[in-house]
Amino acid sequence: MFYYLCFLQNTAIMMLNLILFGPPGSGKGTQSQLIIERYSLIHISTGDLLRNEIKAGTPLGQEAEKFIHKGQLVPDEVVIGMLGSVLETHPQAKGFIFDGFPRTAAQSEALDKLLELKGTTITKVLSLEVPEEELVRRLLERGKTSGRTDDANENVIRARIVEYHNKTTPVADHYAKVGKFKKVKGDGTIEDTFALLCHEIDPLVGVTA
Ligand code: B4P
Repeated sequence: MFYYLCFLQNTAIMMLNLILFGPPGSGKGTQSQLIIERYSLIHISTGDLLRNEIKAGTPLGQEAEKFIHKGQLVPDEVVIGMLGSVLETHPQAKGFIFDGFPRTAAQSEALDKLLELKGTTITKVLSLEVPEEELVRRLLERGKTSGRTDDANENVIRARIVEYHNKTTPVADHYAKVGKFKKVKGDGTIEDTFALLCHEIDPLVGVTA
């Protein structure tokens, strides 16, 4: 029993669980792709999961679409339930990168509890800092080709940024209080930003510069 408990504890310590944080268009999705390749983490993007549900025409997707279309956050109970199910499908993961989740104080509390049940915790929150006008420019640019209705209209983009300031900023305080929150400059090139993120993540996995 003692050895089993030690094994469980070591498994928990060895997991690397990152939150990539920041406003819409700050590069979370873009950087997540690079991070999962380098560190072999499981990528969980609530935005992608919701868009898949919308595409599949599920009741969850139909509900989510009403909010995404207006630039509003999808209700907590919808997103938290969806995330809980996804975590259960990866019992062997060596770590997760959460992209676009948590986005409210309630979501961060739910995530803490879900990870506690798995015997693990958030390792670090990396927050991409990008000026608002650059966010709008990037999202309008993506909107030309992405087919995403929430990227096509400047008013909707600005509504998403307002939602971020009102509802998502408290998530930063939640993790800052326990010393896990770190700001990273996100307005350089994709490569520049990735290098700054690696500088933060490498020491967590024992890589020295
Ligand atoms: P998400 O899918 O999470 O999308 P996002 O935050 O708007 O942007 P993303 O992070 O993917 O884009 P990126 O910056 O990488 O959310 C969409 C919607 O779903 C939300 O508004 C909400 O309604 C709903 N939702 C999702 N999660 C939710 C939750 N937990 N709770 C409630 N609702 C939720 O990239 C943007 C563009 O910038 C790209 O074109 C990219 O190529 C470009 N770019 C990136 N880095 C760049 C750089 N360094 N230089 C130049 N361009 C760059």
